[in-house]
Amino acid sequence: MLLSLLITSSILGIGFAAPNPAAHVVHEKRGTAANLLRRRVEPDALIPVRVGLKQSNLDSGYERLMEVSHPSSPNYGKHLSAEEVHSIFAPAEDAVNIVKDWLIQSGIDVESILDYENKGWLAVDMPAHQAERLLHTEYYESDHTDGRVRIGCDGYSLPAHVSQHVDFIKPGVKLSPPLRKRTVERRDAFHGRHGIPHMKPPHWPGWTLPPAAHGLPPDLQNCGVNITPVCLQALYDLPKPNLKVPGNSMGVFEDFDAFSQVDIDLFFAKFAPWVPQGTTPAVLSVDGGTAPVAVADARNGGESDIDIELAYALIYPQTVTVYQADDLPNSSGETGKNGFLNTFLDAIDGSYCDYTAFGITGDSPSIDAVYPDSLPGGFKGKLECGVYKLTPVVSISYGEAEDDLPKPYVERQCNEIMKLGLQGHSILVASGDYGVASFPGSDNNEFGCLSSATQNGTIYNPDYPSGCPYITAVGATRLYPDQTVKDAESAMQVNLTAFNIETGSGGTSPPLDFFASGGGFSNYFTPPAYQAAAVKGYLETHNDLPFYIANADASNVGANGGVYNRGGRGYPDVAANGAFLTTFNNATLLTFFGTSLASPIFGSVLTLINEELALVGKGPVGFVNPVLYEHPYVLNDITNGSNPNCGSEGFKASKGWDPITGLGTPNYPKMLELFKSL
Ligand SMILES: *[C@@H]1O[C@H](CO)[C@@H](O)[C@H](O)[C@H]1NC(C)=O
Ligand SMILES: *[C@@H]1O[C@H](CO)[C@@H](O)[C@H](O)[C@H]1NC(C)=O
Ligand SMILES: *[C@@H]1O[C@H](CO)[C@@H](O)[C@H](O)[C@H]1NC(C)=O
Ligand SMILES: *[C@@H]1O[C@H](CO)[C@@H](O)[C@H](O)[C@H]1NC(C)=O
Ligand SMILES: CC(=O)N[C@H]1CO[C@H](CO)[C@@H](O)[C@@H]1O
Repeated sequence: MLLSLLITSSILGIGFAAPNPAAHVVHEKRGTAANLLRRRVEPDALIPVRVGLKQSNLDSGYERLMEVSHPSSPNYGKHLSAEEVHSIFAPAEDAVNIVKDWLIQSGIDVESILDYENKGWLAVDMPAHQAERLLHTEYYESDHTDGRVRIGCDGYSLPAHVSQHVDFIKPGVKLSPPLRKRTVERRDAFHGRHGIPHMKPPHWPGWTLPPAAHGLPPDLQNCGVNITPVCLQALYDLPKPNLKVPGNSMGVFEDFDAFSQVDIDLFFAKFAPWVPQGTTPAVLSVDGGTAPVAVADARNGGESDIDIELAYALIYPQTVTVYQADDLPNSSGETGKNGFLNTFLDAIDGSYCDYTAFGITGDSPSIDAVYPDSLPGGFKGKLECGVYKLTPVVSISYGEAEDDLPKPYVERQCNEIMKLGLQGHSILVASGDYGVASFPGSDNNEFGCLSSATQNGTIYNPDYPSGCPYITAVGATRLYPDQTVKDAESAMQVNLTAFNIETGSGGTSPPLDFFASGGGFSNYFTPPAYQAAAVKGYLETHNDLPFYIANADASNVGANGGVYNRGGRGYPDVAANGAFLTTFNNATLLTFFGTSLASPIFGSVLTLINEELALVGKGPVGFVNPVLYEHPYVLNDITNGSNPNCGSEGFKASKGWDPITGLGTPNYPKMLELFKSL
């Protein structure tokens, strides 16, 4: 008989029949019942029983991260090794023994009990009748449309002293994570990417030099319409880079999109001549990802080009490392998976590959790419686990609507980001480009907004992973054409439809009227303590928008006509320029907008600080949010602009933290001084 561990909602039951003696407690039970054809599993059929052990200390992750990241902690900066982090969260040794003892006392041969490498699981194959007796349940099987047989039960019981150490047992009642969307949206080349190239000559007709620009050096006169590395250095008071400390390469995550050496060389020659021709990042291929590509290749969409160009321009002679994730069938969206980041996290932390948290173990096959990939051109190797070291700083200019991923999936992944923070890594993400909405078209809405029974496309659609409280979400800012680097920046918002019309270069993919710094409030996470006061301060003075308070499973989004979750984690945390970057893509001069620019810029700033810290014998800055919320004066507060969309005015930038530009843009000398003093 062919049995599969994949259990889907195709088998649902009606409460369970076996007796439940007093010594046992119900460990899991199906909530909903459905009338589907079902057969008892043959008593002698071998069932692969997997016992997922409860990880210890999951709920203490936040405190532990604050212990090493909060400036007032005596252990600030004392980051942990991967092994230390692993052992904190691994199941307690006695949990393993208690569950093993129970199995042995139930008549299972000790030799047949296998311990997974990371101690998260015990595995034992046993006949159905034995499993049913052990778990006080009945196993059913059902045929699935793909020809495979799935087995499961309606509920099962465990002795109380065992139950407390068990997360869940497979096969059991666990279904694949509930996808809230009926059909998984295809992730094409641009879906999931923050930043779209927009063509425009550097000086459009009708633009005249602002009066204040006349007194500036020539290379700073055009910054209001043409941001360059020199403009960024002036805006944020960045040093001319000259350090290269071993181990401080800056990481950028790329998926599908790949850079072209021709393009980055053209950029260096024209806008960052201190970076020698031929300078190229180290490329680490994750599960078959490849880079670079030829200049005219369809995968050279601009995202990788700009990430690498900005980072190298700001940190050279320090180097850049590209984590190029996923083989083509998957990264192109061909396999219809909308999973994000898990395969990358597997590659940099082997223990994550089969780590259990929030009821999920390992990648989610219904959501994540599966390797080996049998599709033509697919990666034929095994899923890569722990094959690379993560750089101290990594910038991710990708994301998707939080709503498109199940909450437990997002929680498990966010928890991993917490563990990387414990080890001293800074994980940065672009906060999105459509203001309070997600990508145009997502969630079946032209503008990328959410709907409810009573609201049609008027509910704000928060971004993931920006909503994870352990990541640093970076929003975008801009100068206006009549301004110079001496002026305060505003939140990045621009009507790109009008912009294209003005230059006659034609539209890209509408609607682009509401291109603006992504920001808002997560429906899955509440504000972490480090930002609670900042968020409260903002909300106290901003009462104009209707809101709701999301419940535990975020099933009431849009309740009471509300458009945002007033009880959510606010994002972004910080900001940097994300407008008018002129660069080459497919060897053509284009102008780019988006938080895709802001995240590598902020990551470069942290990398420069890490270099200076290394020189004085200090470790990397690690997870920076607690320090920055405690000392917001090291950032330039952005107080002008807003991010309207979804049929309302969005949020307004204002004094202090706001959900468009966070705490603001870098003031490098102040940041450096602060981090040196900690
Ligand atoms: C790159 O430019 C060449 C020449 O203009 C053009 O033929 C090709 O289609 C372009 N590639 C892409 C992906 O747009
Ligand atoms: C929601 O609004 C769109 C236009 O923005 C319209 O096409 C659609 O039919 C509306 N849906 C419902 C259920 O009213
Ligand atoms: C954006 O610009 C276009 C073209 O000028 C215009 O039709 C549209 O109304 C503008 N959108 C907004 C929201 O102002
Ligand atoms: C403030 O932002 C608005 C757009 O919201 C823009 O038109 C204006 O020029 C900005 N003012 C300053 C001083 O930056
Ligand atoms: C966009 C892209 O490169 N898609 C490729 C995905 O993989 C299939 C088969 O492996 C190719 O035919 C597609 O061209």
